[in-house]
Amino acid sequence: MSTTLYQFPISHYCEKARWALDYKGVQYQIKNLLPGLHMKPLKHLCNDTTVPVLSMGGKHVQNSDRIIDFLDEQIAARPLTPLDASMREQAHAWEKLAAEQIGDPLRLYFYHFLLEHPRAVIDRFTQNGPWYGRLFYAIAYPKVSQRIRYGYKITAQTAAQAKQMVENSILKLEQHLQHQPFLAGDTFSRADLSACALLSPLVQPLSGKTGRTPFLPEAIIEFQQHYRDSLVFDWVSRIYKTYRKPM
Ligand SMILES: N[C@@H](CCC(=O)N[C@@H](CS)C(=O)NCC(=O)O)C(=O)O
Repeated sequence: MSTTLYQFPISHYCEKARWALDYKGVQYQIKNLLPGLHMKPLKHLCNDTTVPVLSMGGKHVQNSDRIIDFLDEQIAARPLTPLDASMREQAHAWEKLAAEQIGDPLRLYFYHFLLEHPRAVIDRFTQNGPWYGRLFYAIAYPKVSQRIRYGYKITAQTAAQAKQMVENSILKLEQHLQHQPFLAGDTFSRADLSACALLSPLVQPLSGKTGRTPFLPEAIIEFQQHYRDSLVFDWVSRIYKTYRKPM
């Protein structure tokens, strides 16, 4: 039975799921959906409208955390969830922090600036997607952009708060990583995978590999530059280099 990941190429939560699938050595197809037209196809599979959704063995699993749970249940090799109960608790706590205090606010901050650059957004939204993607956004971009601002409550004020939240999290990570190379225990786990995947839009650890440097607004470049030589950026790049290899 075929395995399919329904996703947005731009989404760092989808990057988290892709990484988990690659790490586990799963062969899968990618189905890229267009933000704004994604609700209907997803409603056929699941209750909610968020990606990533993994279809595997006749099951549809929504949410990157649950996808990792599911993969660990199906495939015992290369566990991402620590077996030790206390380490498992720590890994889940880091994963939650990564989502709430990095993934969500970083997305809000990025969109606040990026949505002002339709071409850059449309390039990302239509990447390897349906043929009619550009046609759709030629008409619908203003509405889709407005919906994203409204849905994620994006204003200048919330963007400033979001940036502060990401900066606080980078500090928390730095304090922890000064003493140990991984977030939970002495081996790579879903905690490291989550934090690194959700920081990847800022760190861009794969940009050297692909040779592509997609357009970024000045405010985001400044944010990146500020942390370029930081321990956390270095750590994300190192974890990507060591553990983000397709099997
Ligand atoms: N907690 C979810 C978050 C996923 C999420 O927020 N996905 C966004 C893209 S980054 C999405 O699908 N948004 C469209 C929608 O909510 O309809 C996870 O870890 O998978």
